Amino acid sequence: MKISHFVLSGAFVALLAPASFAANAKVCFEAENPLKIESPLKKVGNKTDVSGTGYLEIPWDQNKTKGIGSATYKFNVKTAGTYYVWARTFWANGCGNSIEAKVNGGADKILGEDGTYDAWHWVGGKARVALKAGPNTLTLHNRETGVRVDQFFLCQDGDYTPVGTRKVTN
Ligand SMILES: [Ca+2]
Repeated sequence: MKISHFVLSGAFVALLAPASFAANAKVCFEAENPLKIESPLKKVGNKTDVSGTGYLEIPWDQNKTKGIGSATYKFNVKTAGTYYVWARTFWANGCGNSIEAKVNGGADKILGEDGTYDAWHWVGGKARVALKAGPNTLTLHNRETGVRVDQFFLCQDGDYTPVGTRKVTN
């Protein structure tokens, strides 16, 4: 009797498990709305192919200002946990195809280094960061010039890929 009870309990737990593991809390905010911004980073008003009121740009300058300036964002999170970081980006040319973001003062995360130019597309899904319930901070650094960012998106499911523009949660 004891063994069959154990087997049944195990089966019950196995049935419940997929629902709890499928949890995928999502956080999204616009890149053109930083709390603080330093030159050469700038906000660009534009409603073509982007979400919100525009995007954040580090204008192409042959990477003369590389390493200079940042943008800081504050965003709210309901569910604390580990999240994958994504950004909806546009690379102006082959000399700038990455961004660097730091979340809650943690390690710098590099997003991009891909080969999609002249088109809005999502990069990320590899770097993970710890988010807490309540206000969190993301700082975007000038790693390369000639880049644009429309939105930032964070989610808990590593198999999830954002498509198009995302509904903002902040
Ligand atoms: Ca935007």
